[in-house]
Amino acid sequence: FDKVYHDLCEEILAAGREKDDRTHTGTLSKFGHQMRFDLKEGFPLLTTKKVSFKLLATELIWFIKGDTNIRYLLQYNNNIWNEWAFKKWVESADYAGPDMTDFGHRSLADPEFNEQYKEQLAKFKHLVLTDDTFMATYGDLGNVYGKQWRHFETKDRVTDQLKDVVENIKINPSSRRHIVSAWNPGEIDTMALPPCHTLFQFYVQDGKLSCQLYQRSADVFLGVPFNIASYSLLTHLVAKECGLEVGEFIHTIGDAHIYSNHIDAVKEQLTRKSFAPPQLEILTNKSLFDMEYEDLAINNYEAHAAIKAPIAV
Ligand code: THF
Repeated sequence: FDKVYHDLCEEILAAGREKDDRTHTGTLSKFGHQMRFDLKEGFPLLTTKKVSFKLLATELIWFIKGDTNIRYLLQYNNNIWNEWAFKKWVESADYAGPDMTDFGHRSLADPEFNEQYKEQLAKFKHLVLTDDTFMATYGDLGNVYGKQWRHFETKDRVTDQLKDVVENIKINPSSRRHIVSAWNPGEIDTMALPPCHTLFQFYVQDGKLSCQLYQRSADVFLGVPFNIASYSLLTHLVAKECGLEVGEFIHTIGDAHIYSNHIDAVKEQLTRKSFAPPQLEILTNKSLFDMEYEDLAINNYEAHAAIKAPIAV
Protein backbone atom coordinates (compact mmCIF):
# COMPACT_ATOMS: atom_id res chain seq x y z
CA PHE A 1 0.00 0.00 0.00
CA ASP A 2 2.77 2.43 0.90
CA LYS A 3 4.38 1.88 -2.50
CA VAL A 4 1.29 3.10 -4.36
CA TYR A 5 1.42 6.29 -2.29
CA HIS A 6 5.19 6.67 -2.57
CA ASP A 7 4.89 6.39 -6.38
CA LEU A 8 2.54 9.38 -6.38
CA CYS A 9 4.94 11.41 -4.20
CA GLU A 10 7.92 10.48 -6.40
CA GLU A 11 6.09 11.41 -9.57
CA ILE A 12 5.17 14.82 -8.20
CA LEU A 13 8.69 15.48 -6.92
CA ALA A 14 10.17 14.43 -10.28
CA ALA A 15 7.71 15.93 -12.73
CA GLY A 16 5.30 18.15 -10.76
CA ARG A 17 4.87 21.69 -12.03
CA GLU A 18 5.14 24.74 -9.82
CA LYS A 19 1.71 26.21 -9.31
CA ASP A 20 0.28 28.99 -7.19
CA ASP A 21 -2.77 28.14 -5.11
CA ARG A 22 -5.52 29.63 -2.96
CA THR A 23 -3.32 29.62 0.14
CA HIS A 24 -0.27 31.19 -1.63
CA THR A 25 2.01 28.62 -0.04
CA GLY A 26 3.21 27.35 -3.42
CA THR A 27 2.89 23.75 -4.64
CA LEU A 28 4.30 21.16 -7.00
CA SER A 29 1.30 19.77 -8.80
CA LYS A 30 0.18 16.98 -11.15
CA PHE A 31 -3.26 16.89 -12.77
CA GLY A 32 -4.98 13.51 -12.94
CA HIS A 33 -3.74 10.48 -10.98
CA GLN A 34 -5.24 7.16 -9.92
CA MET A 35 -4.29 4.74 -7.11
CA ARG A 36 -5.85 1.31 -6.37
CA PHE A 37 -5.93 -0.43 -3.00
CA ASP A 38 -7.12 -4.04 -2.67
CA LEU A 39 -8.84 -3.99 0.71
CA LYS A 40 -8.65 -7.79 1.04
CA GLU A 41 -4.88 -7.42 1.54
CA GLY A 42 -5.29 -5.41 4.75
CA PHE A 43 -6.26 -1.93 5.81
CA PRO A 44 -4.45 0.88 3.92
CA LEU A 45 -3.15 2.94 6.81
CA LEU A 46 0.33 4.09 5.74
CA THR A 47 3.23 2.54 7.64
CA THR A 48 6.08 4.83 6.48
CA LYS A 49 4.68 7.47 8.83
CA LYS A 50 2.27 7.02 11.70
CA VAL A 51 -1.25 8.14 10.68
CA SER A 52 -3.78 8.62 13.46
CA PHE A 53 -6.67 6.20 12.93
CA LYS A 54 -8.55 7.97 15.71
CA LEU A 55 -8.51 11.31 13.88
CA LEU A 56 -9.65 9.97 10.52
CA ALA A 57 -12.23 7.59 12.03
CA THR A 58 -13.84 10.28 14.18
CA GLU A 59 -13.92 12.59 11.14
CA LEU A 60 -15.63 9.91 9.02
CA ILE A 61 -18.20 9.14 11.74
CA TRP A 62 -18.85 12.88 12.01
CA PHE A 63 -19.63 12.94 8.25
CA ILE A 64 -21.84 9.84 8.52
CA LYS A 65 -23.82 11.46 11.36
CA GLY A 66 -24.53 14.42 9.07
CA ASP A 67 -22.81 16.70 11.60
CA THR A 68 -21.03 19.87 10.41
CA ASN A 69 -20.14 21.35 13.80
CA ILE A 70 -16.58 20.91 15.08
CA ARG A 71 -17.75 20.38 18.70
CA TYR A 72 -18.05 16.64 18.04
CA LEU A 73 -14.47 16.53 16.72
CA LEU A 74 -13.13 18.56 19.65
CA GLN A 75 -14.77 16.13 22.08
CA TYR A 76 -12.43 13.50 20.59
CA ASN A 77 -9.50 15.92 20.76
CA ASN A 78 -9.58 16.06 16.95
CA ASN A 79 -8.29 19.44 15.77
CA ILE A 80 -8.08 18.90 12.01
CA TRP A 81 -10.97 21.23 11.12
CA ASN A 82 -10.22 24.00 13.66
CA GLU A 83 -8.58 26.44 11.27
CA TRP A 84 -11.65 26.75 9.05
CA ALA A 85 -14.06 27.42 11.92
CA PHE A 86 -11.56 29.74 13.62
CA LYS A 87 -11.22 31.72 10.38
CA LYS A 88 -14.98 32.38 10.32
CA TRP A 89 -14.86 33.52 13.96
CA VAL A 90 -11.92 35.94 13.68
CA GLU A 91 -13.37 37.44 10.49
CA SER A 92 -16.77 38.01 12.14
CA ALA A 93 -18.06 41.23 13.69
CA ASP A 94 -18.34 39.49 17.10
CA TYR A 95 -14.60 38.92 17.36
CA ALA A 96 -12.84 41.58 19.46
CA GLY A 97 -9.39 40.06 20.11
CA PRO A 98 -6.07 40.89 18.43
CA ASP A 99 -6.02 40.95 14.63
CA MET A 100 -5.76 37.38 13.26
CA THR A 101 -5.68 38.23 9.55
CA ASP A 102 -3.65 35.65 7.59
CA PHE A 103 -3.00 33.61 10.79
CA GLY A 104 -1.85 30.55 8.82
CA HIS A 105 1.24 32.22 7.39
CA ARG A 106 1.91 34.62 10.26
CA SER A 107 1.88 31.90 12.93
CA LEU A 108 4.69 30.16 11.05
CA ALA A 109 6.75 33.29 10.37
CA ASP A 110 6.39 35.24 13.64
CA PRO A 111 6.90 33.49 17.03
CA GLU A 112 5.34 36.38 18.97
CA PHE A 113 2.22 36.28 16.80
CA ASN A 114 2.16 32.50 17.12
CA GLU A 115 1.77 32.83 20.90
CA GLN A 116 -1.20 35.19 20.43
CA TYR A 117 -2.69 32.85 17.85
CA LYS A 118 -2.38 29.80 20.11
CA GLU A 119 -4.04 31.74 22.94
CA GLN A 120 -6.96 32.86 20.75
CA LEU A 121 -7.38 29.36 19.30
CA ALA A 122 -7.46 27.84 22.81
CA LYS A 123 -10.15 30.36 23.85
CA PHE A 124 -12.11 29.58 20.70
CA LYS A 125 -12.00 25.83 21.33
CA HIS A 126 -13.10 26.31 24.92
CA LEU A 127 -16.11 28.38 23.81
CA VAL A 128 -17.12 25.85 21.15
CA LEU A 129 -16.98 23.07 23.75
CA THR A 130 -18.79 24.86 26.58
CA ASP A 131 -21.05 27.59 25.18
CA ASP A 132 -24.02 26.20 23.22
CA THR A 133 -24.95 29.50 21.59
CA PHE A 134 -21.39 30.20 20.51
CA MET A 135 -21.01 26.62 19.29
CA ALA A 136 -24.15 26.84 17.14
CA THR A 137 -22.89 29.94 15.33
CA TYR A 138 -19.12 29.59 15.21
CA GLY A 139 -18.51 25.87 15.57
CA ASP A 140 -20.44 25.20 12.40
CA LEU A 141 -18.58 24.93 9.08
CA GLY A 142 -21.70 25.44 6.98
CA ASN A 143 -22.97 23.06 4.35
CA VAL A 144 -19.91 20.78 4.27
CA TYR A 145 -19.70 16.98 3.81
CA GLY A 146 -22.08 15.84 6.56
CA LYS A 147 -24.81 18.14 5.28
CA GLN A 148 -24.44 17.06 1.65
CA TRP A 149 -24.16 13.31 2.35
CA ARG A 150 -27.27 13.23 4.56
CA HIS A 151 -29.36 16.33 3.68
CA PHE A 152 -28.56 17.41 0.11
CA GLU A 153 -30.98 20.22 -0.68
CA THR A 154 -32.41 20.85 -4.13
CA LYS A 155 -35.33 22.99 -5.12
CA ASP A 156 -38.18 21.09 -3.52
CA ARG A 157 -36.62 18.26 -1.54
CA VAL A 158 -33.90 17.08 0.80
CA THR A 159 -32.06 13.85 -0.11
CA ASP A 160 -30.34 11.49 2.31
CA GLN A 161 -27.78 10.32 -0.23
CA LEU A 162 -25.96 7.92 2.07
CA LYS A 163 -29.15 6.14 3.25
CA ASP A 164 -30.42 5.92 -0.33
CA VAL A 165 -27.17 4.52 -1.68
CA VAL A 166 -27.04 1.85 1.06
CA GLU A 167 -30.67 0.86 0.35
CA ASN A 168 -30.01 0.71 -3.38
CA ILE A 169 -26.88 -1.43 -2.98
CA LYS A 170 -29.04 -3.93 -1.07
CA ILE A 171 -31.94 -3.87 -3.55
CA ASN A 172 -30.08 -3.53 -6.83
CA PRO A 173 -26.37 -4.25 -6.38
CA SER A 174 -25.53 -4.19 -10.09
CA SER A 175 -26.74 -0.60 -10.50
CA ARG A 176 -24.28 1.92 -11.95
CA ARG A 177 -25.85 4.75 -10.00
CA HIS A 178 -24.48 4.16 -6.48
CA ILE A 179 -23.30 7.75 -6.19
CA VAL A 180 -22.93 10.28 -3.38
CA SER A 181 -22.00 13.84 -4.34
CA ALA A 182 -20.70 16.40 -1.87
CA TRP A 183 -20.59 18.97 -4.67
CA ASN A 184 -23.77 21.04 -4.50
CA PRO A 185 -23.23 23.96 -6.89
CA GLY A 186 -25.99 26.04 -5.29
CA GLU A 187 -24.36 25.87 -1.86
CA ILE A 188 -20.63 26.20 -2.59
CA ASP A 189 -20.58 29.76 -1.31
CA THR A 190 -22.09 28.65 2.04
CA MET A 191 -19.29 26.19 2.87
CA ALA A 192 -16.17 26.96 4.92
CA LEU A 193 -14.27 25.09 2.20
CA PRO A 194 -15.76 23.61 -0.99
CA PRO A 195 -15.49 19.79 -0.77
CA CYS A 196 -12.12 18.36 -1.83
CA HIS A 197 -13.48 14.81 -2.01
CA THR A 198 -16.18 15.68 -4.45
CA LEU A 199 -18.03 12.49 -5.36
CA PHE A 200 -17.86 8.75 -4.71
CA GLN A 201 -19.37 5.69 -6.34
CA PHE A 202 -19.84 2.12 -5.13
CA TYR A 203 -19.66 -0.97 -7.37
CA VAL A 204 -20.62 -4.55 -6.58
CA GLN A 205 -19.10 -7.60 -8.26
CA ASP A 206 -18.84 -11.22 -7.00
CA GLY A 207 -20.24 -10.25 -3.61
CA LYS A 208 -17.56 -7.60 -3.10
CA LEU A 209 -18.07 -3.88 -2.66
CA SER A 210 -15.63 -1.45 -4.26
CA CYS A 211 -15.56 2.31 -3.96
CA GLN A 212 -14.08 4.98 -6.19
CA LEU A 213 -13.54 8.55 -5.02
CA TYR A 214 -13.05 11.55 -7.27
CA GLN A 215 -11.05 14.11 -5.31
CA ARG A 216 -10.75 17.47 -7.06
CA SER A 217 -7.80 18.70 -4.99
CA ALA A 218 -5.44 16.70 -2.80
CA ASP A 219 -2.84 17.79 -0.24
CA VAL A 220 -0.63 14.77 -0.83
CA PHE A 221 1.39 14.89 2.39
CA LEU A 222 -1.22 15.76 5.06
CA GLY A 223 -4.58 15.01 3.47
CA VAL A 224 -4.13 11.98 1.19
CA PRO A 225 -3.04 9.47 3.89
CA PHE A 226 -6.23 10.43 5.77
CA ASN A 227 -8.40 10.32 2.65
CA ILE A 228 -7.20 6.82 1.62
CA ALA A 229 -7.86 5.36 5.06
CA SER A 230 -11.11 7.26 5.52
CA TYR A 231 -12.77 6.04 2.30
CA SER A 232 -11.41 2.53 2.88
CA LEU A 233 -13.08 2.58 6.28
CA LEU A 234 -16.31 3.83 4.69
CA THR A 235 -16.13 0.96 2.17
CA HIS A 236 -15.78 -1.56 5.03
CA LEU A 237 -18.70 -0.04 6.94
CA VAL A 238 -21.03 0.06 3.93
CA ALA A 239 -20.00 -3.46 2.88
CA LYS A 240 -20.83 -4.81 6.35
CA GLU A 241 -24.16 -2.96 6.34
CA CYS A 242 -25.02 -4.55 2.99
CA GLY A 243 -23.76 -8.06 3.78
CA LEU A 244 -20.92 -7.84 1.25
CA GLU A 245 -17.18 -8.45 1.36
CA VAL A 246 -14.79 -5.59 0.58
CA GLY A 247 -13.24 -5.19 -2.88
CA GLU A 248 -11.04 -2.28 -3.91
CA PHE A 249 -10.73 1.36 -3.01
CA ILE A 250 -9.86 3.41 -6.09
CA HIS A 251 -8.60 6.93 -5.50
CA THR A 252 -8.82 9.26 -8.48
CA ILE A 253 -7.35 12.72 -8.00
CA GLY A 254 -7.61 15.97 -9.99
CA ASP A 255 -4.96 18.44 -8.71
CA ALA A 256 -2.51 16.29 -6.71
CA HIS A 257 -0.08 18.64 -5.01
CA ILE A 258 2.76 18.76 -2.52
CA TYR A 259 3.02 22.09 -0.68
CA SER A 260 6.47 23.69 -0.90
CA ASN A 261 6.84 23.52 2.90
CA HIS A 262 6.14 19.74 2.90
CA ILE A 263 8.84 18.73 0.41
CA ASP A 264 11.53 17.86 2.98
CA ALA A 265 9.00 15.87 5.02
CA VAL A 266 7.99 13.89 1.91
CA LYS A 267 11.63 13.17 1.05
CA GLU A 268 12.22 11.93 4.59
CA GLN A 269 9.21 9.63 4.35
CA LEU A 270 10.36 8.22 1.00
CA THR A 271 13.60 6.93 2.59
CA ARG A 272 11.62 4.67 4.94
CA LYS A 273 10.85 0.98 4.43
CA SER A 274 7.24 -0.12 4.78
CA PHE A 275 5.79 -2.67 7.22
CA ALA A 276 2.93 -5.10 6.56
CA PRO A 277 -0.46 -3.32 6.65
CA PRO A 278 -2.69 -3.50 9.76
CA GLN A 279 -6.23 -4.94 9.92
CA LEU A 280 -9.49 -3.24 10.68
CA GLU A 281 -11.83 -4.84 13.19
CA ILE A 282 -15.47 -3.79 13.57
CA LEU A 283 -16.44 -4.68 17.13
CA THR A 284 -20.21 -4.35 16.80
CA ASN A 285 -23.22 -5.36 14.74
CA LYS A 286 -24.70 -1.86 14.96
CA SER A 287 -25.90 -0.19 11.81
CA LEU A 288 -23.50 2.07 9.92
CA PHE A 289 -25.65 5.00 10.99
CA ASP A 290 -25.21 4.29 14.73
CA MET A 291 -21.52 3.49 14.61
CA GLU A 292 -19.19 5.17 17.12
CA TYR A 293 -15.43 5.42 17.19
CA GLU A 294 -15.33 3.01 20.14
CA ASP A 295 -16.84 0.31 17.88
CA LEU A 296 -13.73 0.23 15.68
CA ALA A 297 -10.23 -1.10 16.21
CA ILE A 298 -7.02 -1.23 14.20
CA ASN A 299 -4.90 -4.29 14.91
CA ASN A 300 -1.21 -4.99 14.27
CA TYR A 301 -0.38 -1.45 13.20
CA GLU A 302 3.38 -1.09 13.00
CA ALA A 303 4.57 2.24 11.60
CA HIS A 304 7.48 4.68 11.49
CA ALA A 305 7.23 7.89 13.54
CA ALA A 306 4.79 10.64 12.57
CA ILE A 307 6.28 13.58 10.61
CA LYS A 308 5.02 17.04 11.57
CA ALA A 309 4.20 19.57 8.88
CA PRO A 310 2.17 22.82 8.83
CA ILE A 311 -1.33 22.85 7.32
CA ALA A 312 -2.02 25.40 4.57
CA VAL A 313 -5.05 27.55 5.40
N1 THF B 1 -6.69 21.73 3.78
C1 THF B 1 -5.42 21.41 3.47
N2 THF B 1 -4.55 22.37 3.17
N3 THF B 1 -5.02 20.12 3.47
C2 THF B 1 -5.88 19.11 3.79
O1 THF B 1 -5.48 17.94 3.79
C3 THF B 1 -7.23 19.43 4.12
N4 THF B 1 -8.18 18.44 4.42
C4 THF B 1 -9.26 18.80 5.32
C5 THF B 1 -9.66 20.17 5.03
N5 THF B 1 -8.84 21.07 4.51
C6 THF B 1 -7.59 20.76 4.12
C7 THF B 1 -8.81 18.65 6.74
N6 THF B 1 -8.09 17.44 6.96
C8 THF B 1 -4.47 17.19 9.04
C9 THF B 1 -5.01 16.07 8.43
C10 THF B 1 -6.20 16.17 7.73
C11 THF B 1 -6.86 17.38 7.62
C12 THF B 1 -6.32 18.51 8.23
C13 THF B 1 -5.13 18.41 8.94
C14 THF B 1 -3.20 17.14 9.82
O2 THF B 1 -2.63 18.14 10.19
N7 THF B 1 -2.70 15.93 10.16
C15 THF B 1 -1.49 15.74 10.95
C16 THF B 1 -1.81 15.39 12.39
C17 THF B 1 -2.59 16.44 13.07
C18 THF B 1 -2.77 16.20 14.54
O3 THF B 1 -2.09 15.31 15.13
O4 THF B 1 -3.58 16.90 15.13
C19 THF B 1 -0.69 14.59 10.36
O5 THF B 1 0.52 14.55 10.59
O6 THF B 1 -1.29 13.72 9.71
C20 THF B 1 -8.27 17.22 3.68
O7 THF B 1 -9.41 16.51 3.70
